[in-house]
Amino acid sequence: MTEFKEALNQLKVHHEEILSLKNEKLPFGNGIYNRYKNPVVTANHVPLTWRYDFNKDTNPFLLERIGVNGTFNAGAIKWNDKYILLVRVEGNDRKSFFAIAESFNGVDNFRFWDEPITLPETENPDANVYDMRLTAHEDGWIYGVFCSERKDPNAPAGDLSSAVATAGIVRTKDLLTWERLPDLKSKSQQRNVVLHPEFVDGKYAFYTRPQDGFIDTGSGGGIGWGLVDDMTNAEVTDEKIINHRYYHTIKELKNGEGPHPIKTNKGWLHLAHGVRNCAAGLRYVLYLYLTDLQDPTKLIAEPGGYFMAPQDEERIGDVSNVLFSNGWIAEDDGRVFIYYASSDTRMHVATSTVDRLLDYCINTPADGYRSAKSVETIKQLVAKNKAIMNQKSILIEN
Ligand code: M1P
Repeated sequence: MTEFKEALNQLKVHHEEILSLKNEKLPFGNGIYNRYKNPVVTANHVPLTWRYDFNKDTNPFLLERIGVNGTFNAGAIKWNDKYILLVRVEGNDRKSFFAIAESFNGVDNFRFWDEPITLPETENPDANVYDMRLTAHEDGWIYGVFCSERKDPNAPAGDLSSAVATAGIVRTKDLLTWERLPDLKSKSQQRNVVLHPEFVDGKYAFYTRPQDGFIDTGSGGGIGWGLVDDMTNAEVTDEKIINHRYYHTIKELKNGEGPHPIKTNKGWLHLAHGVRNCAAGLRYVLYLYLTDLQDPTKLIAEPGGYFMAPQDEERIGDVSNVLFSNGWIAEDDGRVFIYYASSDTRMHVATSTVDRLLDYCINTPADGYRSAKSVETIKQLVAKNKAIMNQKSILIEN
């Protein structure tokens, strides 16, 4: 075998080892969910054919020609019995694009489809596209709502950073061909826009995240909600904040809806991210909340604090100290696969059940907004436990 052929062979063997690595559920969770040992999709999972030129004449040193910086913030859907992740792949050139990776069991062996998705553009081409949320809507289409970023046309000369974020919309019936619809129109910039899976009052409903600027949510207030008549000309004219930000909480600075909520018998179960600022920079964590089945804008329960926060190696990456989720899959048997990205670098999975998540949501104490309230809540739990322990010792003595 020639040196080139041998090197290519080794590359392929190593890649297959990465793809076929078995994952393990980690024991000793908190009862609410279990993490898994390995990330489920990393830059190393990206097909070699996207990165290497296999031709000896044009690539005699077998160099990687197109580098991948990260694979993260994936939308998720169960499709033809497979767990599908619609991954945000970011190249070394900082451009993100979408690509589908699928697995039979949802926890390992994710393999990318042959080619990345060709996303149709509007008349005003996107500079960057990312963080697609997938919604199989009751109208029969699968919609993908994502962030479309373009250079701010009003930026002063020399300002090469100012950008404008809007919600791009595509739809498909087969995950292969995508129809681009006009971007969502609204009063402000938008990121983290998500389509609700059902009609509400005969209209399409969007979770929004109004923001003052590209990064700054400022007066945005939190996660919004708006109704739209027509997806082929979607315009949110009236936005109501349904999940607010608060001082000295995990979502003091900003928050955003994750994937679309799961319909349960106790309400719509939501996964979102909350952001606070600290000396180390922005810290992104995940939290849950529950809204009313009949009126999805009405908050029923919201546990205080975070549901998941970056831990161990999750804390380090391209943008460190970030957990972000825009994809989860609820199975008919009640299991939930929560797909989350760490530090804008890689994808992970955690598993739970609808029953456990509802119990967590409904029975975890709400944020009291003051240290004294937190102590009071702990003391109430201690008193309850002491009563139980006393009862038990009485029973044993008798
Ligand atoms: O870098 C962390 C996240 O920052 C943005 O989220 P948000 O709009 O809530 O601040 C997004 O760019 C997201 O992709 C990224 O993971």
